[in-house]
Amino acid sequence: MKKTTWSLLLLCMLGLLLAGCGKETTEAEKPTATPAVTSEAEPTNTPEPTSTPEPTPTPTAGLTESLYQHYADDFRFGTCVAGAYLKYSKVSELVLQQFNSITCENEMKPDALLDQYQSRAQGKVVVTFSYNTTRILDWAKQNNLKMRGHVLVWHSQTPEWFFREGFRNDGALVSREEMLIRMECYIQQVFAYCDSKYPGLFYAWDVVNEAFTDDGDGLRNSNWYKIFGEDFITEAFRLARKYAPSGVKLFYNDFNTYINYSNKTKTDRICNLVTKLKAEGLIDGVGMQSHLDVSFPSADAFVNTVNRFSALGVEVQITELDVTTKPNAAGWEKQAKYLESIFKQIVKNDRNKTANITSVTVWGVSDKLSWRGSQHPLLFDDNLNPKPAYYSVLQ
Ligand code: 9MR
Repeated sequence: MKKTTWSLLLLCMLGLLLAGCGKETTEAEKPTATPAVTSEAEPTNTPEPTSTPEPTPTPTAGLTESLYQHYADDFRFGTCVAGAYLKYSKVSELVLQQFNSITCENEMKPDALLDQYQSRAQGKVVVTFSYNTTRILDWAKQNNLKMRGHVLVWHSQTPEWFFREGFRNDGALVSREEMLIRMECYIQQVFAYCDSKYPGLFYAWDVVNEAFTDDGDGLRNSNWYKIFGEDFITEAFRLARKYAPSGVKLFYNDFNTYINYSNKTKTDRICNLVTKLKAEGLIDGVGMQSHLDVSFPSADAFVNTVNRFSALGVEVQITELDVTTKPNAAGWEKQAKYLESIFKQIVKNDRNKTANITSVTVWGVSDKLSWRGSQHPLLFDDNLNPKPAYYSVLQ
C-alpha cells in the first residue's frame, strides 16, 4: 500500500477511536454537504469582534508588584481572559505581569466547544476546539500560565440541540440513557483533547456550574434536570473523574454561594452536595464565583462561607471575583476597604488552616473589559491603571 493510503487509513482509525460514542443520526438528518474539516490553524479571515475596546495608556511599566508573586505561598492568582482582547499587547503584558492562572471567559463553555454540524454529520456528539479557543490555550502554554477549565455542565451557554433528538434545535428532548451517552462523549473528548495537546495546563475544572437556585426550591429546572432529575450532577462528576487526568481538581462552581437565610438555603444545599460527592471521591472543591457588591454580602458573611466549605475538607477557589461600586472617589474607597477586609481574613484563615483556598480569580482584567463594566468592579480601571482596590488586595 502507498504511504498516503496508509496515512489515510490511520487517520480514519484514529477518528473511529476518538468517536467511541453511540450513533443516532438517521439518513434523512445527515447534512448533505461534506462536513468542514475541524481545524486548529488560524483562519485567515476571522473577523475580530468590533466591539472589543482597545485600552490606551501603558501603565504596567509603573507597577513594581505583582498579585501572583505577592500570594505565591498562598494560592494562585488569576483572571479570566477573552481571546479577542489578548491581542492588545498592553492587556496581555498586564496579565502576564500580574497573574499566574487564567480562565477562558467564554471560549471553553459548551456552546463554544459543541459542534452541531459535525455532531449531525457523524451521528454522535463532536467537540471542536476552534482557533478562538486554542489561541488562548496556546498563549497560556507558551507563557507558563496554568488554567481553570470553565465549564462542562451548565444550564446556560449550552446549545439546545445538544439535548434534543437528531441534534436538532426543534427535536424532542432525548432519553436519560441517550443523554448519558452524550454527556460521556462530550466530557471524554474535552479531557482527551486538553490532555493530548496541553498536558499539565489545566489544574482545575468546573464540572457543574450553577445547578442550584438561590431560594429554597433547590435545583434549577434546566434541560439537564428535566432529562436526568437531580443525579445529573453525580453523573457529571463520575464521568469527569473517569476522564480527567490525575491531578486535575474537580469543582462545583456557583454564584451567591453565601446566601443562607430564611428559605434561601444555597450554602446548605451546596454543603450537602459536596459531602455526598466527597464521600464517593468525586469532588475536590467548591468554586465560589463571588460576583459581589460593596454593600452585599458583608465581608464577614463571605469569609464565613469560605470557612464552611473548607471545613468539609475540600479546596475553595474564588473563581470569578468582582465587586461593583459607584464610579467616584468614595466608591473606589469602599471597594478597596471591602476587598481589604476579605483578603485580610481569608489569607489569615488560609495560613492558619481554617480555610483552604487554592486559587483566586478576578473576572476580568479591567473595568472596561468586564461583563459588569458599567459598575466598575475590577482592580484596574478602563485605562488599565491600578485602582485603590488593587493596592488594598496587595496589602
Ligand atoms: O463574563 C461572561 C460574559 O462575557 C458572558 O456574556 C456571560 C454569558 O452567560 O457569561 C459571563 O460569565 C459568566 C460565567 O461564565 C459564569 N458565572 C457568571 C458569569 C457572568 O455572567
